[in-house]
Amino acid sequence: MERTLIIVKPDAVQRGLTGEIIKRFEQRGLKIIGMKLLQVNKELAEKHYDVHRERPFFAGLVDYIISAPVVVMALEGTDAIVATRATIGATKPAEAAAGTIRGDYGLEIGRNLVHGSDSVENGEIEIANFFTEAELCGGWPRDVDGWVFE
Ligand code: D4T
Repeated sequence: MERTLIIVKPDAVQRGLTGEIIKRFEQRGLKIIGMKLLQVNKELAEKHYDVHRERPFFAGLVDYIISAPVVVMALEGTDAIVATRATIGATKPAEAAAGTIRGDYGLEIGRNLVHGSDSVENGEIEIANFFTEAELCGGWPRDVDGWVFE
């Protein structure tokens, strides 16, 4: 089982796409082990995007992610990293395949609707950045698990 952090970004929340985005991950079979609405502060935004600190788009990226509430989810499932990134689609929405979240709802890289962790290691780090252990229901026995996980 892998874990990943999903962020329904400010543009998606503002556009009323939160439910649609959650639905896609749920339908895929991923198990929600944490979820909350929050307005990210600058310190947390800079920590989350630290790897991009030296990039020219960093300031705009931070301003965007703190501009309105986001919904953060910790998801668990088989190959959760690869599966969720496939569901999200390419970083540039204009190039994202139809049927992906970005390919169905986005056009611009700076309004790309959703974040998903890019490795198992970063998934664990990012979940710990956004959730306390008490906020997570890790390993809860979902009744349909046997019909989703082999
Ligand atoms: P996130 O991290 O938001 O899930 O996006 P990706 O994993 O698909 O893409 P990324 O880490 O390469 O980029 C993080 C974030 O920065 C924005 N960005 C990126 C941007 O505004 N301009 C750019 O040129 C790049 C490369 C979009 C996503």
